[in-house]
Amino acid sequence: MIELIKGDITKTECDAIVNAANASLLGGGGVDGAIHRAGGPAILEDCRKIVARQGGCKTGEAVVTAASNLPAKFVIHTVGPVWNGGRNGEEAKLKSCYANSIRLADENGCKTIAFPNISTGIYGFPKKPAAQIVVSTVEELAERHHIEKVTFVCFDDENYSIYTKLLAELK
Ligand code: AR6
Repeated sequence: MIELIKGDITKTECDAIVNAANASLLGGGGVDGAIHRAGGPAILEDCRKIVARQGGCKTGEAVVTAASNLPAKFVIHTVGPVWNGGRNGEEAKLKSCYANSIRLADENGCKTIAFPNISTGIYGFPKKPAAQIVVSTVEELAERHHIEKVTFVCFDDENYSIYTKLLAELK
């Protein structure tokens, strides 16, 4: 099942919320800043342990931490591609973010997962093509990994209206 909401992902009740992080895993602005602020310092502590172990997170990959003060059980941190005109494998990398996050959610026993619109803020991925990539692949990924509900949490009006239209076309 796919659900669309407009709002703040830190308030979403589900097993895992996904963070649009950067390779350092040490926090930033946008949704990353909001998640660390609302979740508290334990999330950063977990991120530091991952950095010590594997030196950060590559574009398209994902790691998991506790969600601490958030209603979710886990935060899955994934690193979206920086938009560079589209000739740098951005599309495949964005797809990998969603695929690896779903796989990791499944490996941690999650049945519900919430995504922000990865890469479409500071990283500059055009919103419509990003949404088309996500909407066309996520249902199949979720089914393959026993995820019962995927929630898209759109923070800005433009993404919300793009997702509303694309999801209506799927039905
Ligand atoms: N809940 C849900 N979505 C949000 C929230 C929120 N609280 N706040 C912003 N968004 P961005 P990126 C939306 O810039 O483009 C960070 O500094 C926002 O409207 O957060 O992947 C990281 O550390 C947009 O649609 O992430 C990286 O350095 C979407 O989240 C870099 O930004 C993604 O915007 C990652 O850039």
